[in-house]
Amino acid sequence: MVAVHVLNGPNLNLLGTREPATYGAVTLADVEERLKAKAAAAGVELAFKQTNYEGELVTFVQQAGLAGAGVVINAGAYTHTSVALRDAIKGADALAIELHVSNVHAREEFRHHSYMAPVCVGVICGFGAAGYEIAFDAIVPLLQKRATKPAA
Ligand code: CA2
Repeated sequence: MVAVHVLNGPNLNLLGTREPATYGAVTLADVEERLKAKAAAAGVELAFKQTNYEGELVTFVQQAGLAGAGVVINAGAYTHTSVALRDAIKGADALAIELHVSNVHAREEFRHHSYMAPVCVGVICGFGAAGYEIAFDAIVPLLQKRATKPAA
């Protein structure tokens, strides 16, 4: 069975409770419920996690990648600072999509750079909380394709 791990970094536990003009009114618990329903309908195993600690996020990425699960990662501010996260995605050979609720390119300059983007299959940003569902829909066929590919 294909598995997707949705990993959330620092401050995303506040989603939907503060700064609604930037991040909207949907909470992380709402997002998890929506994805659980989509995963059940698609027959996909889902893990949904949040941490405020960089090292724990690195561990989550390693666990997902080494288990062959796809990764949807909103690393929050660590996106713009963490070489360790990039190394974890690459080192665990994780098929990963980088996700942001806000359009980081329409915001401050320091949010325009991502250490992770070059080691991800793609980046989704600016679609609000719906971006999580867009990322889920994008990653499942990639994982299914990889699962049916004969070994080289
Ligand atoms: O747009 C995104 O999803 C971000 O990853 C959110 C991060 C930010 O550092 C990134 O540049 C873009 C911030 C985490 C969310 O922080 C919140 C703070 C208050 C209320 C809601 C969320």
